[in-house]
Amino acid sequence: MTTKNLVLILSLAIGSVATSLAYAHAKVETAEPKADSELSQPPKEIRLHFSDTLEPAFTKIVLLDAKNVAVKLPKAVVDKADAKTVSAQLPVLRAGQYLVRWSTMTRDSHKVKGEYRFKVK
Ligand SMILES: [Cu+2]
Repeated sequence: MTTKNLVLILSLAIGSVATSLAYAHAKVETAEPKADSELSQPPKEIRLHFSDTLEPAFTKIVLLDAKNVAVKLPKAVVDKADAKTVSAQLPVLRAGQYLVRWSTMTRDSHKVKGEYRFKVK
């Protein structure tokens, strides 16, 4: 093998590692209430724990009721002691289906978003 070929193979290998790292975006590791859960008591807050540090200015939680109407929430707060966690306090929720829609930007400056449902019985 020539040196030139070796350099080419190495740079291809490094390139693919870099690409796979770039696609390893932050994700939600734990959520309260849990996705698709059915709760007998209305939850007092939404709390999401991510796999990476969050940028507070870009971190949002929206809660929609079964009619797709946004529930009025105070601004979501990124935990000062644990910047991978964001929470939003909830008013007393009536029985019904809810959709949590979150969006954030993580330390790698990638924007990520997602949504999940839960139900208050
Ligand atoms: Cu990313």
